[in-house]
Amino acid sequence: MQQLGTLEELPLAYRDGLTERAMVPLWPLMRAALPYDKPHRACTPHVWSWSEVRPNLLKAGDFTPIEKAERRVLILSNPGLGLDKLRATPSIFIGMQMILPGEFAPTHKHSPSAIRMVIEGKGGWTTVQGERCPMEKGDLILTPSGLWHEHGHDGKDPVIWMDALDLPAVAGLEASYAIEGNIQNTKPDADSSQTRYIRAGLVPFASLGQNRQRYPMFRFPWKDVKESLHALATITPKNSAVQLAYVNPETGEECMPVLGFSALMLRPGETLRPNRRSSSAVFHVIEGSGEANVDGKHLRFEDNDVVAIPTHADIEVSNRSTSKPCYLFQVDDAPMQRKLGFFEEFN
Ligand code: 1HN
Repeated sequence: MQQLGTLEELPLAYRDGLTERAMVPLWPLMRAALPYDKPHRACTPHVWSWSEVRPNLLKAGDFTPIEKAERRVLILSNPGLGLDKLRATPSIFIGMQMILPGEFAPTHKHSPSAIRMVIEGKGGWTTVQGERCPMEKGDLILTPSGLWHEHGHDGKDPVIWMDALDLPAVAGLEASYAIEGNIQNTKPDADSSQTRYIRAGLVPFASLGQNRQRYPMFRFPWKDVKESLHALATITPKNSAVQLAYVNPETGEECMPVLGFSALMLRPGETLRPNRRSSSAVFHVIEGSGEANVDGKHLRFEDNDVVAIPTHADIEVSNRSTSKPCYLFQVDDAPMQRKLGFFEEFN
């Protein structure tokens, strides 16, 4: 391996001159910018346990009314990256949000794209671009870049969900901003998952024509995903992944441009050893418990926990229950990596 020149080898006056003129020599930094064989990863495998998240969200409800928060969110910040970086992984923002009965989280739209994965509580709703989406446990709701959204709660107990945003990428481009809006006029219809896209393989005839929507379906109900996982399981060999990707029902493509979403069922006693991938990921435990080994770090997870997986990680994940399935919701940055041309999966 070639030994590259260091900063210290350069005359001080030359270095100072470069600094004054806002210039930096690359060669002392070359291996930091382009390490050989595997990227440098500051992100660490990490579990945020629900037993610690939930009571702290409830306390936030006591301390901070929604009017003082706009969104009452605790950010899950990867300790390896630094808590001030607001990243669960280098590309994925994860927040845990709580809304209390009668509260309203006001209308806005912004350049980052977001999703919600509903964890707890009944009676919550999100309106996306005029479409009212009920929030039930395990439902995935998209709020793509630039679309108006607001949240409300007509039920009795706190409603809690996980937010995932592509904020790190958008903020890294210095392109993150929001616009405040007025409360939306809501269409009277049920959301598209209950009207237009009931079954895979069937789309409204008119959608084949000119009026294609970029985001035809905002809500993916958990009851449909769970049923589909069980059907897929019947033809999937033991220790192979029973995994479904959330896609645009009209194009079959990833449903959002930067982050990808999928649901994974670990059958009782099952262990998976997925290929190492160049993407980073976050797992949310929809139901069940298990353990993972991520780059040699042993992690246990329970219902509603959130797990951060660095890029290029070696992973093994197991359902330790011998009677109950474990359902995981995965967020990853593979869509962005594919678009940028460097996504890899290593056999
Ligand atoms: C946001 O707008 C929401 O709309 C949630 O519920 C989390 C985190 C960072 C920036 C904007 C929401 C967010 C967010």
